[in-house]
Amino acid sequence: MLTCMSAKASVYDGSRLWLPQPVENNAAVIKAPKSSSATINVATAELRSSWTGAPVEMKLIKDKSLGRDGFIITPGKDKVTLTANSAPGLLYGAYRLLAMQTAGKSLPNEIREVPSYDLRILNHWDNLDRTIERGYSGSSIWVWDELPATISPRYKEYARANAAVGINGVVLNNVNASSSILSAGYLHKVKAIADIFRPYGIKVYLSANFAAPMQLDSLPTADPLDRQVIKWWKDKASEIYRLIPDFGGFLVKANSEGQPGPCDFDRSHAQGANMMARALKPHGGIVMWRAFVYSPADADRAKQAYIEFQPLDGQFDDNVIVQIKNGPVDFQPREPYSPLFGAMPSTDCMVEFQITQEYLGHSNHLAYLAPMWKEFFSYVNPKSIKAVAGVANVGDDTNWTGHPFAQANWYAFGRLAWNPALTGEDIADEWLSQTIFNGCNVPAEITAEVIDIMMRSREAVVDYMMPMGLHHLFAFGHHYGPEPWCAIEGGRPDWMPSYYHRADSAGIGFDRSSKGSNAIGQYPDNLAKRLDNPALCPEEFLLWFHHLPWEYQLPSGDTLWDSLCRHYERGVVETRDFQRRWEHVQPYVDPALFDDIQRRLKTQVRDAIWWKDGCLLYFQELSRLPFPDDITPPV
Ligand code: GCW
Repeated sequence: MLTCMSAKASVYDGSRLWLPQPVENNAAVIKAPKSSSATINVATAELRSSWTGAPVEMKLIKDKSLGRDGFIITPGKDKVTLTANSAPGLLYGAYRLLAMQTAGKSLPNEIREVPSYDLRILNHWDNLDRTIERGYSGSSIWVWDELPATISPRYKEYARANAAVGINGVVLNNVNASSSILSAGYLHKVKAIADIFRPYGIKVYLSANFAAPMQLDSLPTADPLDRQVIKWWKDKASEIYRLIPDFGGFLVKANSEGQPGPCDFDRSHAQGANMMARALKPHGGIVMWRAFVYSPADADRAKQAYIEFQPLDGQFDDNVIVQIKNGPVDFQPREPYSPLFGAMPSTDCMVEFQITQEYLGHSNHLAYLAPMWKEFFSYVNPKSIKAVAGVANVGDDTNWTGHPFAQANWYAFGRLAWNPALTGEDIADEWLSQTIFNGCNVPAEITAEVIDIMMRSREAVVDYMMPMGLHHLFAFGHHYGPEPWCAIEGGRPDWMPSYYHRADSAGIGFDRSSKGSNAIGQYPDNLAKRLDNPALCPEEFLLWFHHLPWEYQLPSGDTLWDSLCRHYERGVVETRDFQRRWEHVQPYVDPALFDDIQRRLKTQVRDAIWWKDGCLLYFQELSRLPFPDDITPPV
């Protein structure tokens, strides 16, 4: 049997991501439309370099149903026709052809794809000094000091990788934004990046600091109703668009975690967002205004975004999109969906997912996130939102993302932003065939085994970190290990795990029911009713919404305490199982890659035990109950 290691393509090069491999002396016949463009040239070049099938003819057509970026692929007798309304549509079609070729899939009679969202955006939390907030894969890929004179070859590779999965927008800098990014010097650097991205159909956006007029030009105020402030943003927008005619717009974190915002001047989020949106409007730009707000004074942090934003429904201009994290607290391994979705029918809303694993074991743990994002879409109708954003996990590590499997999350984000109906399994399969199994003759059962590991991985993390609706048991600051006992005197209560787990001798969980904080009341009635009743509330959200006695009887017959212990145990067992099953893959992958993943899985097992032992020993001090016999007692 031809195994990976005997195939030429088998040497794993993590820097290549899922990009098509060039074929030496390739003889592909590719016909491009007459009205050529830089984007069509890219599509042609990609196919010429890697396509080994029948001649491809690309055509620009006018078909409203394809939207801006859709395409049709029709294999004929002696050629494949690729049609689209736009050059980016052709580029996406070209990448789809190449992905199918790599996966060894034959073309069906017709492939017709129209992305579900026009805006599919990565958010970089990259600082101008090249550190990355919550980044675990090296330094920022943007080398600001060298720009615009020196252009790292990685900018283009990054743009290709994004275009290949349909991502068409990039916010370059951290939402905790330095105003300097809007200074003339930096804007020239941004322009250089935008010029590289343009042929790949990718627009550049910037995170803007609301106080930039004060910080950059010493204006006395940043009040959004002040005439000077309004003029400042208008002038800034014109300056940007002179350099970058297709600039996408601003992402704004305002009045959140110490960032300035309109509320500092007794103005609303809508007034702040609209002022900036009006500056961008004549140029076609948008504002993505984040709804991630909370304060130490809140009785229940999970309620805050809804309380502040829901009453503003209908007040935002049409080029503002309110960007809402998938859950109401903060990218926890599991959260119910944020009740703001569906609660602002007259406002464009978009979801913000986190691709970087701030709360999922950083770049040490294998946690495939497609199932988490699919879970969100099982509650929130994909059609009810306008766009999708993901906080990037990209850095300057050789393989871009640290953990080789973390690449799959970047890939899956792009694919789900294109089509949220794709399954996690199919996306994993696609990714594997183009990356770690590329060029290898891997038996179907091995591929199935790895897909299975990926599909179970996020649930395993939930189990060993914080099952049954527990959340934010993380160590202070770095958010890596467990610290449910953490209590810093004088510290913000909403930054302490005890705020979230509320464990005491009587029981555990945050009472958000109608008798408690009534966060449940922010959800639609039929769902709220179900969540409000602990017997009907899905077990995975039980302690998110209820404070229950340790010996509470679950519908399964188990007590809450026993079940909690078994979840932690299951997380450890699953993780050990991943490590054991990964051994089966050894003959089919590059030895260096095998070792790298094996090493990380060992770390993950160690951490899973640490989480289980730490949390259970701590909770046992409060529950005073014995561990069930069928778990390995924590030490
Ligand atoms: O999850 C928290 C992170 C912060 C982050 C913030 C946000 C960019 O711990 O690092 O800041 O969310 O989303 O604004």
